[in-house]
Amino acid sequence: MMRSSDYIALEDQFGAHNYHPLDVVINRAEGVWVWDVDGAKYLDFLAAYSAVNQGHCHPRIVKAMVEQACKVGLTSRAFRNDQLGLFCQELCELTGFAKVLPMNTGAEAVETAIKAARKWGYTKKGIPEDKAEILVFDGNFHGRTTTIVSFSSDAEYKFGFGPFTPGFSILPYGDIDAVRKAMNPNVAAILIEPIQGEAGIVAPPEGFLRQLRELTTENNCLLVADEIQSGLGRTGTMFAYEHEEIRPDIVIIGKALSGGMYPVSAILADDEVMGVFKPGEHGSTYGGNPLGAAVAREALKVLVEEGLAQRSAELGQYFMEKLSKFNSPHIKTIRGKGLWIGVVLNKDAGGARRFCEALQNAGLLCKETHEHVIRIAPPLTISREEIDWALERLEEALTSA
Ligand code: IF1
Repeated sequence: MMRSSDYIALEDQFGAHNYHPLDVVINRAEGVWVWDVDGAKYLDFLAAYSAVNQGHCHPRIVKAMVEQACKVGLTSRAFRNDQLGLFCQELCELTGFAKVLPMNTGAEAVETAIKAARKWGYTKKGIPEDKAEILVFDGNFHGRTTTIVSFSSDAEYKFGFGPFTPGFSILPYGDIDAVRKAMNPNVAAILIEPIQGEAGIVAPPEGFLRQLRELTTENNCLLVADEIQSGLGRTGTMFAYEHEEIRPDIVIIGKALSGGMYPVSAILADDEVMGVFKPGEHGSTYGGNPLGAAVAREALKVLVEEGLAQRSAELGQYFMEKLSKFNSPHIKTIRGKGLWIGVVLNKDAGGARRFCEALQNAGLLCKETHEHVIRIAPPLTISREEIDWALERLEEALTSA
């Protein structure tokens, strides 16, 4: 019988080494729990970077997936299918946008938003050919394609992958004066994560998104929100931008759109923006396929019918209150919104990784970000009792040694 170490050895021998995962080999999952091949059980505090907001293998989503898989999986967009229109309609009704453009991965949807913004800039705003500029922010993470890493501020994601795509300016996150200064007639859009995930669950100063909304409206350019990680309930609202009561021109979603079963992403916009795409100008073999559409339809229904955004708000607040009472020499600060919490450690705590390894041994799977932050993002279906169970283990790990 193969054990964890055998699977790890196989992966190391035959798989590219583009990751450094915790050595836990999962072969089963249900709700907030996962099991490794040796039978050990863990509470998942990462939820696949918020792709599994609905919990692992949600029975309703599994059922929708299996049923659709038995009917038709892929038609390509050369033909139509009976799921795509319903998926788009339901997503529009849920979000208040007029149109959906479906893709597969998050990075593809970000690329789609960039193309939409540029084309809008040329055809609607009158920016001279090839001069469109998109303003982005320091510490951003929007994916790993060559264009997207072109405007990363992190060398790790960029180094060795040039030459890079021009047309992006990186500004300090949260600095409205810097944005004002950078504004010029060639700016087609501002692209922002309403809360930065990879950067360590960092929110901009209160009012920043509202100011960006005003500035983009005044200067006739688009506000594009990357809600791939922050959206679909994670921060206690359907979208993180709702905390500032704004409405972006383009919203990018992915991850939990399919509840972790299958990659589905999309951009949302009104007709003025989405209308820039004419037949043949953009697409993808799998984008809008019936299997993905059926899975996403059910994943969205689960989000709404189980009130997961509201749960995230309530349980997030509870979690934060309890965490802030920890008497730990290692904690510098705690930040977050909803069930998306970053525990920022002091520089001399020895890095977040060692705590994640200790928590793994205690049955809690966490992933550090940026060396000193333990990120907490369980499935939004987690119960108060399961949070208490996790808090005990977190307290033990953070107050000993
Ligand atoms: C990996 C990070 C998280 C995202 C936002 C677009 C994408 C992502 C805001 C691209 C993806 C993932 C990718 C995953 C790890 C993870 C991540 F640490 F890398 F930054 F969540 F914090 N916009 N984030 O967070 O979506 O193409 O991956 O579907 O291993 O790269 P994708």
